[in-house]
Amino acid sequence: MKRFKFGLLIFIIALLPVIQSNAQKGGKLKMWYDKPAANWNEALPLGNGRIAAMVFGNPAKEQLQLNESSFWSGGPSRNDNPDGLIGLDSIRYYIFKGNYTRANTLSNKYLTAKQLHGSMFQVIGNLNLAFENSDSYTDYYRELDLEKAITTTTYKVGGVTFKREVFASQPDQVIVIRLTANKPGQLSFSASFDSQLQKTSTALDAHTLEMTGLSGSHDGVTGQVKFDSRAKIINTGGITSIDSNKIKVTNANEVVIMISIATNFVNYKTLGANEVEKCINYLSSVDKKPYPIILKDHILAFQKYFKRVSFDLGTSPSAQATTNERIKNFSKSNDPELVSMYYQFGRYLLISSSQPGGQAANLQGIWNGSNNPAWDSKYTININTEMNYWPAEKSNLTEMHEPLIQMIKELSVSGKETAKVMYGSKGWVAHHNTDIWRITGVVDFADAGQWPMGGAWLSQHLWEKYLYNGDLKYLESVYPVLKSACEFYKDFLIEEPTHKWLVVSPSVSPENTPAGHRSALVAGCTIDNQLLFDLFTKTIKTAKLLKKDAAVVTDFQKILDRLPPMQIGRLGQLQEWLEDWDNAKDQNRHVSHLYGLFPSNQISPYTTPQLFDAARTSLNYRGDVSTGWSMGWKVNFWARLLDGNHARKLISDQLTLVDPTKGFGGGGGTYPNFFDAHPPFQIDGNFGCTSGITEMLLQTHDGSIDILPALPDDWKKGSISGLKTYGGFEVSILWENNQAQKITIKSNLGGNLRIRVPNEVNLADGKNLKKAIGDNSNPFFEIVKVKDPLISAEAKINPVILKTTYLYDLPTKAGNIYTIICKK
Ligand code: FUC
Repeated sequence: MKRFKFGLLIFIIALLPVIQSNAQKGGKLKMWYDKPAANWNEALPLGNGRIAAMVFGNPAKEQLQLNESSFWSGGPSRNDNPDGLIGLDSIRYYIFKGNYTRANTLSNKYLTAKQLHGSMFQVIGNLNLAFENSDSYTDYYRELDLEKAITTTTYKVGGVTFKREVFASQPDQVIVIRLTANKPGQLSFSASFDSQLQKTSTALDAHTLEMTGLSGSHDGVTGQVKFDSRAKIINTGGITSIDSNKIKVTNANEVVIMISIATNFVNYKTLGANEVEKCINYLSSVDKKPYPIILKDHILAFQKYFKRVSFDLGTSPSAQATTNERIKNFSKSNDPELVSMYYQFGRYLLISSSQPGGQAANLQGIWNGSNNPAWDSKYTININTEMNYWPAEKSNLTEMHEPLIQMIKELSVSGKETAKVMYGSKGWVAHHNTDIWRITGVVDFADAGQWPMGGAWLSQHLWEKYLYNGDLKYLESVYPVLKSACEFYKDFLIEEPTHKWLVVSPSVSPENTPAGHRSALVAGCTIDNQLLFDLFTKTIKTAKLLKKDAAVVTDFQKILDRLPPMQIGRLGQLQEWLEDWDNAKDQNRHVSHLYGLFPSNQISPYTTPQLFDAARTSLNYRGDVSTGWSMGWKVNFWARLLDGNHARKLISDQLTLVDPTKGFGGGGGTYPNFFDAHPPFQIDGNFGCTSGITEMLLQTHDGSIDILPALPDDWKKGSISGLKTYGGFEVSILWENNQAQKITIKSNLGGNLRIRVPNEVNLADGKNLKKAIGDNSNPFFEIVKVKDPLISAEAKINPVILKTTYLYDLPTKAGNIYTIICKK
């Protein structure tokens, strides 16, 4: 008997996982810390697109703060002001008369929503693990492995090394925690759920916790989203027991906990799914699956997306420091390796917060720790939601774009009612915010909310996706949404008195008020005109490609022809409004009139140099340091302005460590957990910067594929692979001494590859590669032709001085890979 017990002990020890020593701290794709998270902005995010956790990694008291993407306050709802048509004509009258204040008063009365300003994304709660005798620990280490999407915490207590691994599995739809120690029988803790919105929290048996709850009521809409969450505790060795609403685990060798969460959400119009059944089903399909297989499946599913792009800016001397230290020292140190990790963190976040079939990433992606979050953590569609998806196609995450495309389709349904009720117009409209219920009315107040262009901006994503995938079937599926968006403006646009242009009124240049005005309300601001130029141009192109609606095309073309041109004002700036009201001291975080520069491609150094210079002048006036997302946008702007050093400066501004306990106010930057700080946390800045870094290395919007268009001087050597471009090309670049060395391009759709390179190519090496002549025959690279700008007599326009580049053409076949070697 004795011998048997000894044998068993040896057997158990052999099975115990090898606990890594702390020798391997961090790495190219590992964020790491030497202390537990003291607050939410230090905790580490995990997510599978539907459920998510912030992991704190405290040895004595582990906390997983949990979210589920459909858990929002309220329930299916609308917020159209039914009095819109009473006030619309007078509001327009006062705007053209210059009485903006009166227009504002009326707009708030007749157009702004009467009660509902959008629902809030809310918190499921926490899973808490309280460990015995763990307050004094040594050798603490915590990391987020971006390549595997796993957090790991290790520490020592009384000579025993403990390890916790957590991940959110997409294939198995559960969050998995695995606790181990390097000696048997060491794991003793109690597990419990808690939440502010809970209804019940119980231990169903000695292995299963359950918590149920209901979302909050907000702006007069009763909370109707029900959730069920369960934690299944599977121990090896030791015992488990019920202790009131907790489960106690005593002397286990290893414990795996699986967390399942489900809600009664069906879609934006319907609740009524059985959340309990769904929650149980997720658990029962995984709880017999061996941990190594769950882990393997998780890593495979995650890496299918993540590994498509690799990015190397070399190894930094400071790479040994904790991630928070590196952020703190970034502006003073030479740490390009941190930039490549931050870039990949953006891709990690998109994969983790936006999966096909799920909800689009909201203002905080899918991570929110407050039941009353800033801006409700909803969708701000006058920049922020669009910014979330800027990296999607170019950084080879096209599937992650799908939830946004679905949201736009749904908004086109709810927005049709809004167009009719509020404005008596056909088609669909959305203003500057929406939520999971797809509200499309005016929220907050006129100066921010009276922007009937949210749908027009979102619709650009429908066409943009096509430019990457070339899939006409897909284009056909979104054409009705594009056409209906145009139909709205066809009814809604009015003629302005001076030039007889067609303009949007009432509107605002997002969240900016012209100097001296007491209201932001205006007619015909630049971003609106640019958005309509794109919307109508792209819809016409779509109709032609699909060979549909010839009469509609003629109609839409007439509107396009009557839109205002861009204007260059007295300061040499791109005018933000129809009138030259820009103020050189205006440092508003929004830079809406530069939509034409990025994300759109209406402004080009090659075809519209005057506008290019005016955009640069505007951006210089706006300044660099701002809120997090604004700096993210500016990285893209400076990349499009072909100024890599300035783009790099903005990255440095963005990678400024922000006090994690700090809420609103002050300059933006980055929290210790790499989350973007508006402040507070907003995820758009992360995504915006990831997009901007891509734009520094590769652009695709100006008639060719541009290699290293805005490479900063101090990124001398590096490589990036797997980026996507218009026309379905997949591009990898290797550079040295700030010069391209080798470019590898996979052609997925065939067609002419026109490539712009900063240094010459060895033509002899490249079969069929020739100096480019004439227009690019590849239709995905058609150059945009905007109207000539109107230029103020006082404007001083500087010449655009461009670095020499070399333009080549190469006919390609779908499926083939081409390698281009550059001259040194
Ligand atoms: C817009 C911005 C704010 C913030 C909010 C969510 O209103 O002006 O800065 O990002 O969206």
